[in-house]
Amino acid sequence: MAVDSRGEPRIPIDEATRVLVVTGAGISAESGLATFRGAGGLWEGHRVEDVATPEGFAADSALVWRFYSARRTAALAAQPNAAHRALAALERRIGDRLLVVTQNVDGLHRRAGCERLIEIHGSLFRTRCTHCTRPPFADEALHEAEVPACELCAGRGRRAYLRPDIVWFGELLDSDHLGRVEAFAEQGPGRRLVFVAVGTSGNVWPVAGFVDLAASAGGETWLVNLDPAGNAWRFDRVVRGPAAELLPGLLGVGE
Ligand code: BV8
Repeated sequence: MAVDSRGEPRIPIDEATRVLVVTGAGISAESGLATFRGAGGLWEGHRVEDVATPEGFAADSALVWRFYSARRTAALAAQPNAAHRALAALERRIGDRLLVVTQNVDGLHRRAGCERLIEIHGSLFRTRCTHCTRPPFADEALHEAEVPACELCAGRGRRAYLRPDIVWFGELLDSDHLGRVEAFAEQGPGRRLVFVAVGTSGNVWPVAGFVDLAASAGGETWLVNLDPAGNAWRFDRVVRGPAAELLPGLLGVGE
């Protein structure tokens, strides 16, 4: 394994290397946000089926809006940590040779300054209409008392609910996002690729399969995770520990 002058592991990134990063809930754990698995399969006290599926929203939209409003509050109160900042520093160093794909909806990568970013499961801070084609819009409001209705639909005499602009279980990911990830991974021979997964249990598809996409494109694959992830065996290198502590050194952007 590549190490730096202190013998610490270092991900080899030279002037020709492209870096594809996937992050999960674990990268925000040191910012104080709950991970998905850490709650033992319950999510802030709720079953996933009740709060992160279209069926759950149809059954009790008010409960789902209370759940997401609580997560908006928690995410706004949280601060990006050294792992988020390390990726933003890497972007300043290698520019468009970096692409960060996050499963997180907490907005912390964006607040850390990351722009080469795909929020592949959506964002807590965008809302969209369940009915009309208005584009998703920025929304930090807390909808705890009642389910918000679309005012554009109301203007046309239609009652339609607004929903978080988030990809729930059972919903398709944006095909443009998937296309961008594939295009970045497969930029052809001679352009070295490193794939780094940070703070993810590798349970949620199709993002859990991105390591295979990178490996089949000849990439060297790294997992940086606190616990052994379900798909750890798919990686060339596994570095165990807290991301905020490890990532700055691993990426050579030590704080
Ligand atoms: C889809 C938005 C077509 C909600 C989320 C193939 C096989 C099996 C199942 C499927 C499959 N294809 C599709 C499915 C179904 C499903 C799925 O994957 N189910 C799983 C659970 C089996 N996938 C879908 O439905 C996707 N849609 O594919 O459509 C389809 C549909 C149905 C059937 C076939 C095809 C849509 C998935 C998107 C769901 N939405 N988020 C919201 O956030 O409110 S996913 C949600 O889970 C979050 O985004 C969260 O990020 C993610 C959980 O994963 P992780 O991020 O990895 O978090 P987790 O807590 O699990 O792990 C954290 C890790 O961090 C741990 O390992 C821990 O050790 C580590 N850690 C903790 N602290 C630290 C740390 N590491 C470093 N430092 C630390 N300090």
